Amino acid sequence: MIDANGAGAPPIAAGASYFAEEQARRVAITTSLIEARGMIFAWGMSRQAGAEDVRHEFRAAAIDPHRRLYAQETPALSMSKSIDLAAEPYEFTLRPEHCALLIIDMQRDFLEPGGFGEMLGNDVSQLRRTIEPNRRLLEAWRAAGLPALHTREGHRPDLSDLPPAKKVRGRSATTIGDAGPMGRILVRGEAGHDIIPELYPAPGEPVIDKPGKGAFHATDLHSILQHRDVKQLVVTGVTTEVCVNTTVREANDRGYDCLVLEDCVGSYFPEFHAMGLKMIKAQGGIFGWVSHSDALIKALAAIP
Ligand code: C5J
Repeated sequence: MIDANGAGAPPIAAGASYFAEEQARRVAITTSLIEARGMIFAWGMSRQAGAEDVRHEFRAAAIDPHRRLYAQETPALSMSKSIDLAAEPYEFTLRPEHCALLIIDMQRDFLEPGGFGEMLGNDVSQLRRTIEPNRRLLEAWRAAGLPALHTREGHRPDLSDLPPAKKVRGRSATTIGDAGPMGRILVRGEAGHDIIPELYPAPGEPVIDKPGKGAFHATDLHSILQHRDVKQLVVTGVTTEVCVNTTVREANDRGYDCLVLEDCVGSYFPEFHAMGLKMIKAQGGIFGWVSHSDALIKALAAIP
Protein backbone atom coordinates (compact mmCIF):
# COMPACT_ATOMS: atom_id res chain seq x y z
CA MET A 1 0.00 0.00 0.00
CA ILE A 2 1.51 3.40 -1.03
CA ASP A 3 0.52 6.39 1.14
CA ALA A 4 0.18 10.06 0.04
CA ASN A 5 3.82 10.73 0.94
CA GLY A 6 5.07 7.92 -1.26
CA ALA A 7 5.92 5.64 1.64
CA GLY A 8 5.69 2.04 0.60
CA ALA A 9 6.63 2.69 -3.04
CA PRO A 10 9.33 0.42 -4.51
CA PRO A 11 12.79 2.02 -4.45
CA ILE A 12 13.76 3.99 -7.61
CA ALA A 13 16.26 1.95 -9.57
CA ALA A 14 19.79 3.27 -9.12
CA GLY A 15 20.72 5.51 -12.06
CA ALA A 16 17.10 6.10 -13.24
CA SER A 17 17.06 9.84 -12.47
CA TYR A 18 20.56 10.22 -13.95
CA PHE A 19 19.26 8.61 -17.13
CA ALA A 20 16.30 11.03 -17.34
CA GLU A 21 18.57 14.03 -16.77
CA GLU A 22 21.03 12.82 -19.39
CA GLN A 23 18.22 12.38 -21.91
CA ALA A 24 16.93 15.93 -21.26
CA ARG A 25 20.49 17.28 -21.62
CA ARG A 26 20.89 15.55 -24.99
CA VAL A 27 17.56 16.90 -26.25
CA ALA A 28 18.62 20.43 -25.22
CA ILE A 29 22.01 20.10 -26.97
CA THR A 30 20.40 18.74 -30.16
CA THR A 31 17.83 21.57 -30.19
CA SER A 32 20.46 24.27 -29.84
CA LEU A 33 22.61 22.63 -32.54
CA ILE A 34 19.64 22.65 -34.94
CA GLU A 35 18.97 26.28 -34.03
CA ALA A 36 22.60 27.27 -34.54
CA ARG A 37 22.75 25.48 -37.90
CA GLY A 38 19.66 27.40 -39.08
CA MET A 39 21.16 30.72 -37.98
CA ILE A 40 24.54 30.01 -39.61
CA PHE A 41 22.77 29.01 -42.82
CA ALA A 42 20.73 32.21 -42.71
CA TRP A 43 23.84 34.32 -42.13
CA GLY A 44 25.66 32.57 -45.00
CA MET A 45 22.74 33.22 -47.32
CA SER A 46 22.70 36.87 -46.33
CA ARG A 47 26.42 37.25 -47.08
CA GLN A 48 25.97 35.56 -50.44
CA ALA A 49 23.03 37.78 -51.32
CA GLY A 50 24.87 40.78 -49.94
CA ALA A 51 21.50 42.27 -49.00
CA GLU A 52 21.27 44.61 -46.03
CA ASP A 53 17.61 43.83 -45.38
CA VAL A 54 18.43 40.13 -45.18
CA ARG A 55 21.07 40.83 -42.55
CA HIS A 56 18.50 43.01 -40.77
CA GLU A 57 16.17 39.99 -40.74
CA PHE A 58 18.94 37.83 -39.34
CA ARG A 59 19.65 40.30 -36.51
CA ALA A 60 15.94 40.59 -35.75
CA ALA A 61 15.63 36.80 -35.70
CA ALA A 62 18.41 36.60 -33.15
CA ILE A 63 16.38 38.60 -30.63
CA ASP A 64 12.79 37.75 -31.55
CA PRO A 65 11.68 34.15 -30.95
CA HIS A 66 8.71 34.55 -33.30
CA ARG A 67 11.00 35.38 -36.21
CA ARG A 68 13.45 32.67 -35.15
CA LEU A 69 10.68 30.12 -35.54
CA TYR A 70 10.19 31.14 -39.18
CA ALA A 71 13.95 31.23 -39.81
CA GLN A 72 14.25 27.64 -38.56
CA GLU A 73 11.28 26.39 -40.53
CA THR A 74 12.24 27.82 -43.90
CA PRO A 75 15.63 29.56 -43.71
CA ALA A 76 15.87 30.27 -47.42
CA LEU A 77 12.32 31.58 -47.81
CA SER A 78 12.46 33.81 -44.76
CA MET A 79 15.23 35.81 -46.38
CA SER A 80 12.97 38.38 -47.98
CA LYS A 81 12.05 41.62 -46.26
CA SER A 82 9.46 41.55 -43.50
CA ILE A 83 7.45 44.62 -42.51
CA ASP A 84 6.15 45.57 -39.08
CA LEU A 85 2.78 47.26 -38.89
CA ALA A 86 0.81 48.74 -36.01
CA ALA A 87 -1.67 46.25 -34.58
CA GLU A 88 -3.17 45.07 -31.31
CA PRO A 89 -2.15 43.54 -28.97
CA TYR A 90 1.28 44.30 -30.47
CA GLU A 91 2.88 44.96 -33.85
CA PHE A 92 2.30 42.41 -36.61
CA THR A 93 5.29 41.34 -38.70
CA LEU A 94 4.07 40.86 -42.25
CA ARG A 95 6.05 38.32 -44.26
CA PRO A 96 4.80 38.97 -47.78
CA GLU A 97 6.08 35.70 -49.24
CA HIS A 98 4.14 33.70 -46.62
CA CYS A 99 0.99 35.79 -46.47
CA ALA A 100 -2.42 35.52 -48.18
CA LEU A 101 -5.55 37.67 -48.04
CA LEU A 102 -8.69 35.69 -47.21
CA ILE A 103 -11.95 37.54 -47.88
CA ILE A 104 -14.88 35.87 -46.17
CA ASP A 105 -18.40 35.63 -47.63
CA MET A 106 -18.82 39.06 -49.25
CA GLN A 107 -21.93 37.64 -50.90
CA ARG A 108 -24.91 39.46 -52.38
CA ASP A 109 -27.43 37.75 -50.11
CA PHE A 110 -25.60 39.02 -47.01
CA LEU A 111 -24.76 42.53 -48.22
CA GLU A 112 -27.19 43.77 -50.82
CA PRO A 113 -30.44 45.57 -50.14
CA GLY A 114 -33.24 43.16 -51.05
CA GLY A 115 -31.14 40.09 -50.23
CA PHE A 116 -31.71 37.31 -47.72
CA GLY A 117 -29.95 39.20 -44.88
CA GLU A 118 -32.23 42.20 -45.24
CA MET A 119 -35.26 39.93 -45.67
CA LEU A 120 -34.54 38.60 -42.17
CA GLY A 121 -34.74 42.16 -40.85
CA ASN A 122 -31.02 42.91 -40.67
CA ASP A 123 -29.49 46.34 -41.32
CA VAL A 124 -27.21 45.67 -44.29
CA SER A 125 -25.55 49.09 -44.01
CA GLN A 126 -23.55 47.61 -41.10
CA LEU A 127 -21.93 45.24 -43.59
CA ARG A 128 -21.84 47.60 -46.56
CA ARG A 129 -19.45 49.96 -44.77
CA THR A 130 -16.77 47.27 -45.24
CA ILE A 131 -17.04 47.28 -49.04
CA GLU A 132 -14.92 50.35 -49.79
CA PRO A 133 -12.05 49.49 -47.36
CA ASN A 134 -11.99 45.94 -48.75
CA ARG A 135 -11.97 47.25 -52.31
CA ARG A 136 -9.03 49.57 -51.58
CA LEU A 137 -7.15 46.81 -49.79
CA LEU A 138 -7.75 44.25 -52.54
CA GLU A 139 -6.49 46.73 -55.13
CA ALA A 140 -3.28 47.36 -53.14
CA TRP A 141 -2.89 43.65 -52.40
CA ARG A 142 -3.16 42.70 -56.07
CA ALA A 143 -0.78 45.53 -57.04
CA ALA A 144 1.77 44.09 -54.59
CA GLY A 145 1.44 40.72 -56.36
CA LEU A 146 0.25 38.85 -53.27
CA PRO A 147 -2.31 36.01 -53.29
CA ALA A 148 -5.97 36.66 -52.50
CA LEU A 149 -8.61 34.02 -51.85
CA HIS A 150 -12.38 34.40 -51.49
CA THR A 151 -14.98 32.29 -49.70
CA ARG A 152 -18.71 31.82 -50.15
CA GLU A 153 -21.04 30.17 -47.69
CA GLY A 154 -23.49 27.88 -49.47
CA HIS A 155 -24.66 24.42 -50.36
CA ARG A 156 -25.03 22.04 -53.27
CA PRO A 157 -28.31 22.44 -55.16
CA ASP A 158 -29.45 19.01 -53.91
CA LEU A 159 -28.69 20.19 -50.32
CA SER A 160 -26.85 16.92 -49.65
CA ASP A 161 -24.17 18.86 -47.73
CA LEU A 162 -26.69 20.78 -45.63
CA PRO A 163 -26.93 19.39 -42.10
CA PRO A 164 -30.61 19.00 -41.14
CA ALA A 165 -29.85 20.91 -37.93
CA LYS A 166 -28.66 23.92 -39.95
CA LYS A 167 -31.73 23.72 -42.20
CA VAL A 168 -34.29 23.89 -39.41
CA ARG A 169 -32.52 26.07 -36.82
CA GLY A 170 -34.12 29.48 -36.44
CA ARG A 171 -37.64 28.18 -37.10
CA SER A 172 -37.96 30.67 -39.95
CA ALA A 173 -40.69 30.22 -42.56
CA THR A 174 -37.99 30.56 -45.25
CA THR A 175 -34.73 28.65 -44.76
CA ILE A 176 -31.63 27.59 -46.69
CA GLY A 177 -32.52 26.04 -50.03
CA ASP A 178 -35.93 27.76 -50.26
CA ALA A 179 -36.74 30.41 -52.87
CA GLY A 180 -35.45 33.80 -51.69
CA PRO A 181 -35.29 37.29 -53.15
CA MET A 182 -32.15 36.49 -55.20
CA GLY A 183 -32.73 32.82 -56.02
CA ARG A 184 -32.57 29.82 -53.70
CA ILE A 185 -31.08 30.88 -50.37
CA LEU A 186 -27.38 30.00 -49.87
CA VAL A 187 -27.37 27.60 -52.80
CA ARG A 188 -24.34 27.53 -55.11
CA GLY A 189 -24.98 28.96 -58.54
CA GLU A 190 -27.79 31.26 -57.40
CA ALA A 191 -27.44 35.04 -57.85
CA GLY A 192 -27.62 35.80 -54.11
CA HIS A 193 -24.89 33.28 -53.33
CA ASP A 194 -22.34 35.05 -55.53
CA ILE A 195 -19.78 37.63 -54.47
CA ILE A 196 -20.69 41.32 -54.77
CA PRO A 197 -19.39 42.95 -57.97
CA GLU A 198 -17.20 45.45 -56.07
CA LEU A 199 -15.01 42.60 -54.77
CA TYR A 200 -15.41 40.08 -57.54
CA PRO A 201 -12.54 37.55 -57.67
CA ALA A 202 -9.98 38.11 -60.43
CA PRO A 203 -9.05 35.20 -62.71
CA GLY A 204 -6.69 32.90 -60.81
CA GLU A 205 -7.90 33.89 -57.35
CA PRO A 206 -9.27 30.75 -55.66
CA VAL A 207 -12.88 30.78 -54.52
CA ILE A 208 -13.58 28.44 -51.61
CA ASP A 209 -17.16 27.21 -51.45
CA LYS A 210 -17.80 26.28 -47.85
CA PRO A 211 -20.84 24.59 -46.36
CA GLY A 212 -20.05 25.77 -42.83
CA LYS A 213 -19.19 28.93 -41.00
CA GLY A 214 -15.46 28.19 -40.85
CA ALA A 215 -13.56 28.31 -44.15
CA PHE A 216 -11.49 25.23 -43.27
CA HIS A 217 -14.42 22.92 -42.53
CA ALA A 218 -15.08 20.50 -45.43
CA THR A 219 -12.99 22.53 -47.92
CA ASP A 220 -9.54 22.28 -49.55
CA LEU A 221 -8.44 25.68 -48.20
CA HIS A 222 -5.71 24.28 -45.92
CA SER A 223 -4.04 22.29 -48.70
CA ILE A 224 -4.24 25.24 -51.13
CA LEU A 225 -2.49 27.43 -48.53
CA GLN A 226 0.09 24.76 -47.75
CA HIS A 227 0.99 24.36 -51.42
CA ARG A 228 1.75 28.10 -51.52
CA ASP A 229 3.68 27.97 -48.23
CA VAL A 230 1.25 30.41 -46.63
CA LYS A 231 1.70 30.84 -42.87
CA GLN A 232 -0.07 34.15 -42.30
CA LEU A 233 -3.61 35.19 -43.21
CA VAL A 234 -5.06 38.66 -43.45
CA VAL A 235 -8.74 37.95 -42.79
CA THR A 236 -11.54 40.31 -43.86
CA GLY A 237 -15.23 39.97 -44.70
CA VAL A 238 -18.48 39.17 -42.93
CA THR A 239 -19.66 38.58 -40.35
CA THR A 240 -17.17 39.44 -37.61
CA GLU A 241 -18.55 37.18 -34.91
CA VAL A 242 -19.71 34.30 -37.11
CA CYS A 243 -17.76 33.28 -40.22
CA VAL A 244 -14.75 35.56 -39.63
CA ASN A 245 -14.30 34.49 -36.01
CA THR A 246 -14.88 30.81 -36.77
CA THR A 247 -12.35 30.89 -39.60
CA VAL A 248 -9.73 32.71 -37.51
CA ARG A 249 -10.13 30.11 -34.75
CA GLU A 250 -9.82 27.24 -37.23
CA ALA A 251 -6.74 28.88 -38.78
CA ASN A 252 -5.20 29.37 -35.36
CA ASP A 253 -5.52 25.65 -34.59
CA ARG A 254 -3.85 24.85 -37.91
CA GLY A 255 -0.84 27.02 -37.13
CA TYR A 256 -1.57 30.21 -39.10
CA ASP A 257 -1.04 33.72 -37.76
CA CYS A 258 -4.13 35.82 -38.48
CA LEU A 259 -4.38 39.57 -38.87
CA VAL A 260 -7.97 40.88 -38.85
CA LEU A 261 -8.69 44.38 -40.17
CA GLU A 262 -11.37 46.08 -38.12
CA ASP A 263 -12.68 48.32 -40.90
CA CYS A 264 -12.81 45.41 -43.38
CA VAL A 265 -14.96 43.12 -41.21
CA GLY A 266 -18.55 43.78 -40.17
CA SER A 267 -21.59 42.45 -38.37
CA TYR A 268 -25.31 43.25 -38.44
CA PHE A 269 -24.84 43.78 -34.68
CA PRO A 270 -22.26 46.47 -33.73
CA GLU A 271 -21.85 45.06 -30.22
CA PHE A 272 -21.03 41.58 -31.58
CA HIS A 273 -18.54 43.18 -34.00
CA ALA A 274 -16.76 44.93 -31.12
CA MET A 275 -16.72 41.79 -28.98
CA GLY A 276 -15.67 39.60 -31.91
CA LEU A 277 -12.56 41.74 -32.37
CA LYS A 278 -11.85 41.81 -28.63
CA MET A 279 -11.98 38.03 -28.49
CA ILE A 280 -9.32 37.74 -31.19
CA LYS A 281 -6.78 40.10 -29.65
CA ALA A 282 -7.40 39.31 -25.95
CA GLN A 283 -4.84 37.54 -23.77
CA GLY A 284 -1.85 38.60 -25.83
CA GLY A 285 -3.52 37.77 -29.16
CA ILE A 286 -5.07 34.45 -28.31
CA PHE A 287 -6.37 34.04 -31.87
CA GLY A 288 -4.39 36.74 -33.66
CA TRP A 289 -3.94 40.45 -34.26
CA VAL A 290 -6.32 43.32 -35.07
CA SER A 291 -5.32 46.30 -37.20
CA HIS A 292 -6.74 48.75 -39.77
CA SER A 293 -6.55 48.62 -43.57
CA ASP A 294 -4.69 51.97 -43.66
CA ALA A 295 -1.78 50.41 -41.73
CA LEU A 296 -1.64 47.39 -44.02
CA ILE A 297 -1.89 49.41 -47.24
CA LYS A 298 0.97 51.59 -45.97
CA ALA A 299 3.02 48.46 -45.24
CA LEU A 300 2.27 47.07 -48.72
CA ALA A 301 3.69 50.22 -50.28
CA ALA A 302 7.03 49.35 -48.63
CA ILE A 303 7.29 46.04 -50.52
CA PRO A 304 9.98 46.49 -53.17
C1 C5J B 1 -21.45 34.53 -42.16
C2 C5J B 1 -23.61 34.01 -41.24
N1 C5J B 1 -20.81 34.63 -43.31
N2 C5J B 1 -23.61 35.05 -40.41
N3 C5J B 1 -22.63 33.85 -42.16
O1 C5J B 1 -21.03 35.04 -41.14
O2 C5J B 1 -24.49 33.20 -41.19
